[in-house]
Amino acid sequence: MAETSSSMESLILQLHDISAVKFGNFKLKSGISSPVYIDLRLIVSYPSLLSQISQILISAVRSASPPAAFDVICGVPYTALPIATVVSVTNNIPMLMRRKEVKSYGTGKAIEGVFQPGQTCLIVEDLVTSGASVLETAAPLRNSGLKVTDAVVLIDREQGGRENLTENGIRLHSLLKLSEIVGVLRRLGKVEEETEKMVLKFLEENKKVSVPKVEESVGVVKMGYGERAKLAKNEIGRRLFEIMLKKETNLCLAADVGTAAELLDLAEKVGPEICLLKTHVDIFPDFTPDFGAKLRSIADKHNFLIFEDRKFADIGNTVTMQYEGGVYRILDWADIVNAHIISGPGIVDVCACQFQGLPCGRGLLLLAEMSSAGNLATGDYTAAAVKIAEDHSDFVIGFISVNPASWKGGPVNPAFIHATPGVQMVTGGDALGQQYNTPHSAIHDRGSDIIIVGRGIIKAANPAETAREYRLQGWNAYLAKCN
Ligand code: S5P
Repeated sequence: MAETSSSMESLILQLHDISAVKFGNFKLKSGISSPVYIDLRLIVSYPSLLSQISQILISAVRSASPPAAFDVICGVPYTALPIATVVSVTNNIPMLMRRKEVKSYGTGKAIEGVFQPGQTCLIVEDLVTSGASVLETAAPLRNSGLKVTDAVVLIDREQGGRENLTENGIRLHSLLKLSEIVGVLRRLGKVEEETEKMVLKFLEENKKVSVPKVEESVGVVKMGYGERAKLAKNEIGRRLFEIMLKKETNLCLAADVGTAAELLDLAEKVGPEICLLKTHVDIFPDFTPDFGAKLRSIADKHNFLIFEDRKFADIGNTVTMQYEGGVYRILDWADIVNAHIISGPGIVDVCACQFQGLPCGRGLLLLAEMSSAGNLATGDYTAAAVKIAEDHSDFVIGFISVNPASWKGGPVNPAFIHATPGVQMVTGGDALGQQYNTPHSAIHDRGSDIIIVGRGIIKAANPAETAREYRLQGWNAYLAKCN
């Protein structure tokens, strides 16, 4: 480890003196017990320390190799807000503020302050553990058209944050590592040897709490989409692989907007970025019989396929009527539909029979796993979906899945496509049980092929630009996986 400079030693001592670094037994937010706790909220009561920290942070990013280039800064709420403010005021750098809760009235903005799309924003944070809070601030900044390439923090707890941020295109500059702080305090006689040992052991055991290990992903298919297109038995499956390769995209847009008119408008804008557009056609109050033809012409223009997320789950006779009839006539316009296997393998035969004779072909995805908390599609249920798919590979093109690399029975069949919902730039969830993984985690670590993104894109200020970002992250994760 590089030697700690005397100014950093003095900073560590001051943090210890004001009890911003405490030793004992603390329960962390994640539920685990930690022998060390850092509370940097206290520094607002020590203006000269706050000013000193702000100055050290800005010097660190300026002297990095290469130096971080940025136009504006943004502190992660709340602890880093005063730090960012002091950096801004003393260095005359404009600041932005990220709202933790976006208001439904007034401007409803997620980012406050003046900026131009395309400008670069440096994120300022007090402490990084997994990197999740930096990513939570990066996401709305990026959604607003800003670039985020660097983040500076005072303390790195060395628990996966650096790796997690790198995966998301953010270089981390940290002033102090937790192990270094403990080492200095031990050397200066402020902590016992026993305490130092406990902290180092804790850090060793909790090094990568939130970063999934690649070596666990034994079932990841590394073969490229081009090779896999040749293995696909179903024409639509093959076409989907080919589109992904040609457009360099594994992004499926979940276009869960309020009206059919909005969907068509969005499809036109986001079309160049996606391989697949997923609909829930029964949510539209303005559905008309020409919807399918209109969407088809946009799909042809931008070369993507249409996936109606109907999740068939009934007996064959009912599914037959739901697929080809009713108001929506799904069979006429959706290239792909999906089905639960709860009613048994017959559902696949039913769907397959109906498309026979159609010149354009149709394909089916089986729900092998789900993204919602507490869902029952696990273990033997997932294995049953795989078996049904193998037995019907002429019509089944793949799965809705979350973690195919971990499935029982070894590597997944590369002829099948794995499409994963519950994807956003940061891990987390919504109030109704949805659970999110990052594009990198879904594609690279969990072995999926397609990321299905809904609100991460449709709620963004600029959906086309945000879709592009998801496309690049998904594609880079695919390239990293193949290599
Ligand atoms: O397990 C699932 C399966 C699906 S198809 N979990 C899901 O979330 N989906 C769908 O993916 C869901 O119906 C929605 O259209 C989309 C996720 O949307 P988001 O806004 O949470 O990204």
